[in-house]
Amino acid sequence: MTITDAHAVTESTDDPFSAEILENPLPFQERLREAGSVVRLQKYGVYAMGRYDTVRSALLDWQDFQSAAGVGMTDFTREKPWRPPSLLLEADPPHHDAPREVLAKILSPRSIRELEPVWADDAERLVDRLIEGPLEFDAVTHLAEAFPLRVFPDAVGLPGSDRDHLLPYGDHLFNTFGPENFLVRQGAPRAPELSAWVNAQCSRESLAGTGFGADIWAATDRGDITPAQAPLIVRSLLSAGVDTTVHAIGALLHAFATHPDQWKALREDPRLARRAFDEAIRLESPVQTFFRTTTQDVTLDGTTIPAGHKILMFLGSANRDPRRWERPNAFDLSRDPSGHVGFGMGIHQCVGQHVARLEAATLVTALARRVRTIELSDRPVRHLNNTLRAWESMPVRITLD
Ligand code: HEM
Ligand code: OVM
Repeated sequence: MTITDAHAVTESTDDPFSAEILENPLPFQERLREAGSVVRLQKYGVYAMGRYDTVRSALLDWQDFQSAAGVGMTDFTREKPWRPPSLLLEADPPHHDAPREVLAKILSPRSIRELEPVWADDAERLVDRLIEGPLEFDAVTHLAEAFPLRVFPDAVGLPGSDRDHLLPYGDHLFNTFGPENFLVRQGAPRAPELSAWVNAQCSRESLAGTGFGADIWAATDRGDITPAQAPLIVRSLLSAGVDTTVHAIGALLHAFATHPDQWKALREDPRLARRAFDEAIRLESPVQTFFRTTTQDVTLDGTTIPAGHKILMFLGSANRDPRRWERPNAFDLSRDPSGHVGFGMGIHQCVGQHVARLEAATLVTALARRVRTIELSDRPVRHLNNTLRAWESMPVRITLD
């Protein structure tokens, strides 16, 4: 990174959306944190934050750092978004309030408690079936993708077919939060078809009579939200609920496969499953970045971000900031990872986080019951995405008790 300080703002020539930095963002993120609280990315004319304190404060300050202009690089006040904006992610108060309240209730720890035995059972059956086959397999397809794609669409109430559209839809969506680069161009041809399919799943008639989808529609009967809002809120589940958990579980499995002592610790105390999941989220931050837009001039540590500018917040960098975390690069089940910003912070903090934790905990608990060791059998391969930190493949070898 070339750093110039002529205009009192540190400038960087790095492109965080280049294949090279997406492949391994850690060296760039360290440069970013060291360069200052706020840095301007020359290539895009946007600002960036990589330190824990700054990222956290900006996430909490929705008044100065709005979401309604989009949480990607596109400024919705100047350019038309590629799909109608999310009523949650891409909204500010007061519009954000009602959809958020409805979804928070539907996805609350209390409401999803009844899913626990169902998902625990699904996880047992998936693991049972898996270990009947070869003990060397791809952990991405057979675990990280297989489990969420089985349980989550069921919980929403999607009919059985075409569920494999969910992953490429989410992959493209998360790419579109970045610039229009090679990844967006790669996904663009299929986007209309995938988008039409997802939108079709959101109507009341397409959804099962029970599940998160039906619960959202039931909120229209009570007048908590309007019938026009319901399909877009269902769309939020289908947009945010699949790729995220797939890559989070991928991160967790990778962490265990490369830290056999931590796998042993988990097996000795399965109550560590949720902490392990959050530690993996902290370490790998499957959602790496989101943008905000300034609503007025904001001065931070002597740098003024003018009103109406985009700020790229590096959740992944904040989650490894040595100013906040001891041994930030270690996967360590003896630490308390709470306070990480992998689910965001403040009014937009992930409304699906309890669902994500339940998925991961039921899967990892089922694995821990049967699997003595898990290790990489070959080099894992990254899947590049403008927003997500992901694995394309992760060959593993397991042994059983
Ligand atoms: C919001 C990450 C799983 C639905 C967020 C945000 C992050 C995030 C960082 C904050 C966005 C912002 O501040 O602009 C993750 C990760 C997940 C995950 C890492 C998996 C480990 C899920 C699941 C669902 C979901 C399973 C659905 C069931 C949402 C929605 C929002 C959101 C609807 C927008 C909330 C709002 O703006 O009020 N998520 N998420 N997420 N997430 Fe998640
Ligand atoms: C939404 C949405 C889409 C992508 C991500 C997300 C991480 C939310 O449509 O509401 O949160």
